[in-house]
Amino acid sequence: MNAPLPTAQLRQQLYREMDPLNLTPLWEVLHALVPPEPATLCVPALWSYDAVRPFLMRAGEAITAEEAVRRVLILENPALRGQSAVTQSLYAGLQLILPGEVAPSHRHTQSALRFIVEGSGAYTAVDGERTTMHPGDFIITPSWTWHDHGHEGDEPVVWLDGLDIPMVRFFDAGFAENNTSKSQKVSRIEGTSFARYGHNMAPVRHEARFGATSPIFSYPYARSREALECLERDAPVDDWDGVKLRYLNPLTGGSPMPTMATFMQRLPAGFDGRPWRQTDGAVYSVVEGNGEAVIEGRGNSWRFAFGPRDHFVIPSWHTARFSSERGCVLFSYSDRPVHQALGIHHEERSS
Ligand code: GTQ
Repeated sequence: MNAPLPTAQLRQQLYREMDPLNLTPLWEVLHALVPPEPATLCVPALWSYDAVRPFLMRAGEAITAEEAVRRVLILENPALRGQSAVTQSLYAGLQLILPGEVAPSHRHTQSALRFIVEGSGAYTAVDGERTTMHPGDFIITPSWTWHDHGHEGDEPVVWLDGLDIPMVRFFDAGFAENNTSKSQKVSRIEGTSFARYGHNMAPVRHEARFGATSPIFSYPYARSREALECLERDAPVDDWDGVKLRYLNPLTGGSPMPTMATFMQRLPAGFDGRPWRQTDGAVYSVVEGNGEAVIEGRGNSWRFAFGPRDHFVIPSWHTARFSSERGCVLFSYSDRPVHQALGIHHEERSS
């Protein structure tokens, strides 16, 4: 009789011999699979606009919008290089369009948001309606709607693209199609969607043409800024968020897109915020003013001094706090609606 194998050897032999059958033992990975708390690979990162802008302009010389289809520099999380992802679930990029250019019409199941960073006069067309871009506007491209971008103005226009590309890739649910015409035909005058849905009113009879997505294509900055200013003046300021509003789908009261929530917040002058953390990783675009974000997670800490047009990402379950000496305005987006739909959203506010 052979002596029984020592345990370690017994296990190694088991693993080795079942490996060709694509079998692997749970007990070796259980702790990492079901961690005691979120342990994201993502790291916080800041893209200073001063550093990024020259490369965007060089991209403008290196390729046309038409040839590129979308002339975008992707903001990649430093810990996820090569994956076109700013968090595990979200994509971020800065898109440039120059006067006279057209980014040709296509559609895809991925939802997109545009947050205008620099310049005016470009438009995005969705479903036959054009929307002119101004800095600070938040514009939506609903899933599976034809969209093209164009520019009849006279200065470079840059916007932040926020898409759910990694999420749709995770579900292997992506479809895309090119249009036969470069620019889709205009079939509705500009402002129609806003007139129908943008005034706390809605048509008496309407169909939800964009499914779970807001029928408002553009949420103009003038309106969001006015709301924040009024609240900063006349309402209590939150110790963690300053004055923060979420954008709405007026037909549901939920987020403007099923996969992404969007926010605009103002930190008043002298704001010294308390720390919080939440499971939805978020991407920020600085609209106005300066401030500082201190972020801690997984044993490291980061301190980002930010100014207008800078972008940064706060990953899941990283503790963050904001401060601003002279006040600032921040736009942000995250995958919160999905966390909420799954019942796994967690948030913690510390004193
Ligand atoms: O404008 O349609 O940044 O399809 C990435 C993929 C922008 C767009 C991106 C896209 C678009």
